Amino acid sequence: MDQFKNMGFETKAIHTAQEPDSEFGSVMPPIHLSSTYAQSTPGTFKKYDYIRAGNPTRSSYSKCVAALEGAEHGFAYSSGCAATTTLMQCFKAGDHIIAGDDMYGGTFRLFDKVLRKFGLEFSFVDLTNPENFEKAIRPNTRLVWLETPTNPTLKISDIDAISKIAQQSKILTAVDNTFMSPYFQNPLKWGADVVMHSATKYINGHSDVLGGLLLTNDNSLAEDLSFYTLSTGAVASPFDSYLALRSLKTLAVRMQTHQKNAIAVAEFLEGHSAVERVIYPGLSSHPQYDLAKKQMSGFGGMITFYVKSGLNDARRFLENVKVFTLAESLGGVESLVEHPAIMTHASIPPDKRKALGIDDTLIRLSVGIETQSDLIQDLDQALSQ
Ligand code: P1T
Repeated sequence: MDQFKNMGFETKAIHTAQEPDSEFGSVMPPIHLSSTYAQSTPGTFKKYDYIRAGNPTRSSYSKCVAALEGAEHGFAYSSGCAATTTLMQCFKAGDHIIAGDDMYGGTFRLFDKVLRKFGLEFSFVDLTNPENFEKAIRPNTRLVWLETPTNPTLKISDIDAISKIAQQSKILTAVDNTFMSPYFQNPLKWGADVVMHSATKYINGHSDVLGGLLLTNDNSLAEDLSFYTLSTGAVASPFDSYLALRSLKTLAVRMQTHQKNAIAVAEFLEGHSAVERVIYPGLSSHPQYDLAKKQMSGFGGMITFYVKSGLNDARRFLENVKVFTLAESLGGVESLVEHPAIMTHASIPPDKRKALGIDDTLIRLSVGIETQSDLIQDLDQALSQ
């Protein structure tokens, strides 16, 4: 019985599956590094037999994130891509998957260049309109993959509407919830069957862990995930599990500050003469502002914007930031800036990038939790170069 089940987000993040240990009373869960466990007679062991199958630190971590997503089952992986790959192993050659047309470049590459080789079929459609999903359904469609908001153009899909259509055709709905974290969006509540996170981002939040997660309430899917996780072994290490579990304790306060700073930065950019257009779900100018307010409890820390003129101006801006660091990734306490067309989304074919609006003037910010005025001053000085 989970005594924290009906308590608030912060309480769950700090306490779920993190009881003081029974031997020493350690308040912080230890890192269990042992890769194997003693058996009293062949096949008889306490709780764990081998690290790929289970590990106490990983178990505390996955249970805690499951509680934050309102899920019964949680699985922790060595990366976000490993989590996605393990989910896809639950399907077989000839199964069809419908995915959004905008997503992290690495996820697109995994679908298009790796999983297609194994016989999975993919259609990429604009899922901001649920009708596009309905039209793309085939008799062999088994899964719809939503990233919402999308990386990098922050398009939002209606999880409730899409999962309702999916259910009618016995299609599972998976949501990549990396950008919002469990603090601002809980897709299972809107009918999704499984949630994926790149824990590398907000969940760990300190840019020092690579990790991924899958969370679900579907017992049959959880059974499959247990089997494929054990069989293919892309699990999170004890040390990474420990760091991410430690980070969960501050997820709520980090997300609040990410958002507070992001709103101020988005408003600043919207009023700047060197900026063509700002995309942030918390601005009333966002095309799906109403849907964002309905399905998310906040707007997060990710902003994309277009600078005026061309690549040279974008480059000058990117080379001149001082508090922001020019680097891939997102969701850490430090502010990052990047150029999706050259960096995170280079694996998307140029014509597809163009159609999605990922052009040379598009810049993505991961707004950190530094002092707000320092962030704004930094952007201002770099934009004026
Ligand atoms: O890097 P990894 O932990 O394997 O996660 C992949 C991934 C999955 N989903 C989303 C929405 C992501 O943003 C990512 C990774 N993204 C970056 C590295 C980036 O800079 O966008």
